[in-house]
Amino acid sequence: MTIPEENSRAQVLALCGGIGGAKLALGLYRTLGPGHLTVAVNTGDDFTHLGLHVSPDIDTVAYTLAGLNDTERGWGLAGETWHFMEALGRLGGDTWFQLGDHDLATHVVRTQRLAAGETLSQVTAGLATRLGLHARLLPMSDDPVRTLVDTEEGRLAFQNYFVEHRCRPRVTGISFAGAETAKPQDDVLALLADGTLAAIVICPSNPYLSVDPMLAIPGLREALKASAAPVIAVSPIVGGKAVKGPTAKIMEELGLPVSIRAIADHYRDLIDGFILDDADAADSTGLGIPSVATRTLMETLGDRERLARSVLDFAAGLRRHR
Ligand code: FO1
Repeated sequence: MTIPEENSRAQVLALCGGIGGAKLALGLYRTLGPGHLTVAVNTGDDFTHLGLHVSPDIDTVAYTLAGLNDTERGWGLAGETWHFMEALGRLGGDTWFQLGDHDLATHVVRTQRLAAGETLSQVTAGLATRLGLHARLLPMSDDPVRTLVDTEEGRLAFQNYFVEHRCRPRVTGISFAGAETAKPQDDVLALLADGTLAAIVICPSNPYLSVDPMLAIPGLREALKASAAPVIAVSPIVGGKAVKGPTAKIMEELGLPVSIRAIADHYRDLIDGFILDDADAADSTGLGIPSVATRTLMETLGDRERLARSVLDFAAGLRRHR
């Protein structure tokens, strides 16, 4: 889908976690052009570290869309230096979570502005403007929601599970502290109710760790369902494996089959269409949801753009048949 010329206000909303989701967000941004993409980002991974408010997924998406991200690591800034961490280590400070010298500035500014009374939405919009983005970047909520991972070694805050313990402990459950009293971000709700919304894309982020925190916020799931725009999910499972990160490991530990069917089931009540990888095409018969098989691996910029075009074309077709 290219945005129809007569509808210069048409918008696409992407729901996104960190690294994997940000790749598709970049493809959508480049395909749609300036002014047409809004990304609602998971903030369940946010935490206060060394006195600083860190919003890893917001920063990953912002740096990726701005072309400033480190493509090897997937998080943080390209060309980063680590003098602060080295000095911190010499003083016996906490070094399990790496904050690069340049990235540090983002956390300092965010922390300062939040302390001065700005909302996370305002701070994030400021970051997007400073990075020269022509996409709207919205936190899923301005209220704190924190992902907690129950493991056989006890309950861990998300970053302790993910970074400090390298996703090693066996997961027994996942919860989202604060979600029950959090409100969806205002502009996300407004966009979902807006007739200019052409598609809602659930990026191939971890459904359990990165998308569920959003769906746990009262009202957001309902607003997604009520939106006139088709909701398309892109599978994070390719050939029965996760492309990156702990998605497959967590599915096994939670007793789920590592399959596109389990992902489709997870989103079943919410989505109008499902995109899966060619490698899983044989498993897609009888899925019960309109689906398209394509290459979903996003190794190159061309891959990101091609997948974005497939998603948008699929959405346009579904819209015509609604
Ligand atoms: N991930 C790591 O594996 N190790 C780190 O030390 C680390 C630091 C870090 C700093 C800033 C930031 O924005 C992200 C960072 N990440 C790090 C990534 C982050 O933990 C994950 O990408 C997400 O929270 C999961 O989506």
